[in-house]
Amino acid sequence: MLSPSTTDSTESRSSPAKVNLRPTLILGLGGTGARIAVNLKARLVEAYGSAYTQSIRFLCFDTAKEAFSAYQPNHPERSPVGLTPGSEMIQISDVKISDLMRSTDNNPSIARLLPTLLQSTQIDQGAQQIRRLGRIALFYHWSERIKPQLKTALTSLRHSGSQSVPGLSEDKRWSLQFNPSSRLNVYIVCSICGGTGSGMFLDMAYLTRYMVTECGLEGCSVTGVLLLPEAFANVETTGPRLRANAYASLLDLEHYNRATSA
Ligand SMILES: Nc1nc2c(ncn2[C@@H]2O[C@H](COP(=O)(O)OP(=O)(O)OP(=O)(O)O)[C@@H](O)[C@H]2O)c(=O)[nH]1
Ligand SMILES: [Mg+2]
Repeated sequence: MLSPSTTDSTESRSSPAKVNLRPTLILGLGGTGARIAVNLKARLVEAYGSAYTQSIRFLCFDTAKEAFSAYQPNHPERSPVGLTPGSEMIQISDVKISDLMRSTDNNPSIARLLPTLLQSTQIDQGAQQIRRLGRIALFYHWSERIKPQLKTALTSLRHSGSQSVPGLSEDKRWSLQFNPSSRLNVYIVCSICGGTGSGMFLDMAYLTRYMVTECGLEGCSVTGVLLLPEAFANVETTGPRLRANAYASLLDLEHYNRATSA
């Protein structure tokens, strides 16, 4: 996403290198997605203040009710940076599984996702490493909580203006050059070892492309940044399920990659 421009040969040694930025949406899914997003946000706030918001948006969804924050790496004395609830951090918990199981006729699209052996009464403490629960949470909250936020974020990026913003750090190494006319970048960031990110990431990729078209944007390139079990080496007790989820996620990804590239 951030890379120094190589085209500006007139720069002196002391002037900042220009970084051309496409409008970019960071979609963080599950706990890991939100944690990575807030750490990146803290770095951007430290380097560019709020100016980066013209071209970069964060939007995170999690089934667990958890707040995420991060310190600016070079200024830990400053207040930690958080994700704004309701616009950057959206809870998709409160899925009443037992109600859904009782009235499958009212939700046929979700009903076919419900495994018969599912015991959970409600999704509010995360998807508990059950991928199906993450996927159900996505469809359960799509119309009310996910689609509107996705639309707002994408639309705001469509209107981001062209501007050059200098860096705030002492060395002022980079300045940002926003380029509103270029295609949108979307990064889907999550672990594929749990239930939430792992259960949602593929559908989110398709739904984001669909929403980009709906919002009248030119197009987008979607990149997945997916964390594997090795990132959770300290989670010993839950190890086998982490590996099973990651394997299943990669199988799904491979399946749809083949289907769309055939
Ligand atoms: N026991 C334990 N498990 C962890 C820890 N950190 C991560 N995990 C597990 O590793 C998996 C991946 O982490 P997350 O990114 O939170 O997963 P998620 O996408 O939010 O999915 P769920 O947490 O299952 O809803 C999750 O299933 C977590 O339960 C930890 O410190 N201790
Ligand atoms: Mg989690």
